[in-house]
Formats: sequence, C-alpha cells, structure tokens
Amino acid sequence: MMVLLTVAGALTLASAADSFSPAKPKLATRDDEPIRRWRANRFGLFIHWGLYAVAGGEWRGKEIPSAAEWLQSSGKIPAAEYASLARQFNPTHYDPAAWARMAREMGVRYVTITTKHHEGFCLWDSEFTDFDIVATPHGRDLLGPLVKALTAEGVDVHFYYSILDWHHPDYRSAILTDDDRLAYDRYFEFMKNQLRELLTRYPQVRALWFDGQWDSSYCENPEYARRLEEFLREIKPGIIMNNRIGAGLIGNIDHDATGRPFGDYNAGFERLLPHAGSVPLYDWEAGMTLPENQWGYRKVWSGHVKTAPELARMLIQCASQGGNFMVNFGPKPDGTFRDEEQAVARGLGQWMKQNSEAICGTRGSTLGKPRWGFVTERVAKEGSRTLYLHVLSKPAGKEIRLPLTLAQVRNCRLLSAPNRPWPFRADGEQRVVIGLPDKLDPIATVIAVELNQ
Ligand code: JFZ
Repeated sequence: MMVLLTVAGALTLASAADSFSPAKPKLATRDDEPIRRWRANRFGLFIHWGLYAVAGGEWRGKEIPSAAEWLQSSGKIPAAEYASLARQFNPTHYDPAAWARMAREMGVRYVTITTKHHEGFCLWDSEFTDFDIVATPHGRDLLGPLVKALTAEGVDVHFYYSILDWHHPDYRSAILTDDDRLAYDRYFEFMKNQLRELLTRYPQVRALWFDGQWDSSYCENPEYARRLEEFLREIKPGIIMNNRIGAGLIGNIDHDATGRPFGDYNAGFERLLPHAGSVPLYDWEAGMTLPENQWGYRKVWSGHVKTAPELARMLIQCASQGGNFMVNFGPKPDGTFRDEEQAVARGLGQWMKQNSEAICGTRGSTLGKPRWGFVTERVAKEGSRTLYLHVLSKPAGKEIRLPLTLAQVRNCRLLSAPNRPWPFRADGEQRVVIGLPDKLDPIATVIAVELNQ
C-alpha cells in the first residue's frame, strides 16, 4: 500500500513538473479589422504555379536540382529559351471551382497564389507585358476565375508577387551605372502598374505576399520599398503586406534593428517554425512545403514527404504560438493536384472539420506549452475565455492537470463529441484534472475548457 502511494505521489509530482509558463504579451503592428481577419484565419494554402510546372524540375531530359520554381536560374537557362515554356502551358484540367472546394474542405481560410514568381510569367492578362497567360494555349485569365471561385466558397484571396524578375529587360539585380538606375526606375513603374492592375481588377484580394526582395537594387535602396508600400496603401487602404516588401539591410531583411518587421507581419518562417522563446511578438506566418524545398511542381520528389498529421501538428503549434500557417501545393501543368497533395488536403480537412474551432479565431496560449501538446484559446466578445487543449500524447497517469482551480472552470467538452460534457475534477491541491479518452486522435484530441469569467 505504502509503495503504491509513493508511486502515485511520484506521478503527481512528475505531471506537476509539466507546469505551464505564461507567454509574453503580444504586440501588433496593426490591430484593425483587416489584420484581425487575417489573424483569425490562421490557416492558409500557398499555391506556386507558373511555367516551371511545365518543366517539373527537368530541362532537356536532365534533372536540375534545387527548387523546381528556380529552374531558370539553377539550370542557367537563357530567359528567351525559358520563355518558350509558355507555348506548352496548357492546363486543360484546370477547374477553379474544384480548387476552391478543395481549399474549403481542407479547412484553409485563405489561399495565397503566385501571380508572378521570379520567372516573370503572369497568370493574369496583364496590360503591361506579353509574357502572360494569354501567350499560352490556355489563352485566357487564370486568376480571375480562381478569385471568384474562392470568394464563392468563403475562402480569402491573397496574392504572391515577386519583386525579383528574371524575364523583364529592365530588371537589374544591382544598380551600378546611371543606365541601371534608369532601367530599374522603369522596372519599378512596371511593378507598380502591375500591382495597381491586380488590386483594382481583383478587388477581393486582401493581402499581398512579396518575395524576391533580396537583390541589392531593391535592398540597398530602401526608398523603393517605402514608396511601394505608400503607393499600395493609397490604392487599397487596409491591404495587408508581409515583411518581404521591406528593404532592410542585407542579412537582416525581415525586420528593422529593433526586431519590428517591415510591412504588417513577419513572413520569415520559411519551412521552419519558431522555437519556444523565439516566437515573434508581432503577427507572423510560417510557410511549409510537403517535400524538403520544392514550392513549384517537380515530377520526382526525393526525401521525406510530410504527411497530413505532421502538417496538422505544425498548424497546431503555430496557432498555439499566435502565428498563421500556410501549407504549400505546386499544381501540375495540367491544372490538377498530385496525389500526395490531395491526400494532405483530405487529412487536414478531416481533422479541421471537427477541430477548426480550436484553430481559427483563436490566439496563442497565455498558459505556455505543456508537455502533452499545445494550448490555444478563444476570447469571446463578452470576454469569456475558452482554452483548447490539443493533446498529442498521453501523459503518464493518463490525466491532464491544469494550473486552474475548480471554481475557474465552467465546463469541458471533447470537440469530437461536442454535445455532451466531458468530466473534470479537482486534485488534492484543488487543481483541475481532466481524464482522457482511451484512444487519442492520431493528430490531436482537443478538449475545450470553458472558463468562468
Ligand atoms: C522564396 C522563393 O525564392 C521560393 O521560390 C519560394 O517562392 C519561397 C516561398 O520564397 O524563397 C525564400 C525566401 C525567403 C527565405 C527562404 C526562402 N527566408 O527568409 O528564409
């Protein structure tokens, strides 16, 4: 008997050591309605689509290593030769309504699509270049129908736009001469024209995702970034922009010397999540590829390919740290999604169907990180708080102890069985203890804990 008590006592102590540490208070660059919506969305789908999809990571029968969307640069392909891919871009199975349905069923609240990647090719019919979708066998706007379909499904639209451009004759990676300056100034006007065109032609777009800001032409001349940001905010007040519109010092491109990001939020989490302790105090978003580093379509993937459960757990971690998470798909040249992507969409959708309440519209945990998983929380308009316990692994003792007293908890429920209460009790120290179902969800079992005010 004595022995048993001692064991039980040790277990209690072990779980007490799981204690939560409170997170730092959050700052925001903005806190208006558009950024609140952006933040509440929490989960997005990134789509990289362009001529690189036709090549699929190969050039003249040879595999070109590195990211598929970098083919022109990695394969050292002259721009004019690369541009011939446009004559082969013919997505005969492109079905924007099906894309939008997939996005909604996957549980994402926004889609960020590449309108123009580094290759310079435009997915819409631009007045300012012929290097666009009209020059392909498809011959008509790709973007508009997608914007319409996503909006009809209630999914927000964000546009990716690359400042770097490997096709435009006036683009310069560095400004070394007066001629370079004149050329780059012309390129800058072209870019402004295209962005105005995108914002006015597709008024549904809520955010711009800049990229390719690292060349010295842009980076070492911060007045371009400042002018661009002002120009865009004037055309569309409320527009959200990531920090890659910024032209910080090289090596410090995402934020200024105080750690404050350019634009409205930090998009520096590229295929990685912040470590505990390095979570930005500002809004942030992480983007994740399925294979190691492939954003555009590559025929042959090598190495580990992430599964839906892995990605869902990353989403949970981001949400618990107060950040957004975007999963990336690179559609095939025929306009469909590869099997791995479809499986990921289904897997995430299944979990989100039951558990989106614990992700969308929540904020990061103010309790910190327990060992058994992650916590998110929702603050209702009236001020009432709900904690969402995302249980990823069963703690020893098979129960969860919260740093709360019994009087603080109004009720508990499992999101997988929302219509009946889930029992909870107090331990000897008056802390709330919640038991777990026998079988945990392979992604995370979520318990909602509604608190008394
Ligand atoms: C850029 C692009 O070059 C790439 O093709 C893709 O579109 C991706 C989303 O963005 O790549 C980056 C940009 C920034 C970082 C890493 C890769 N970064 O800040 O670590």
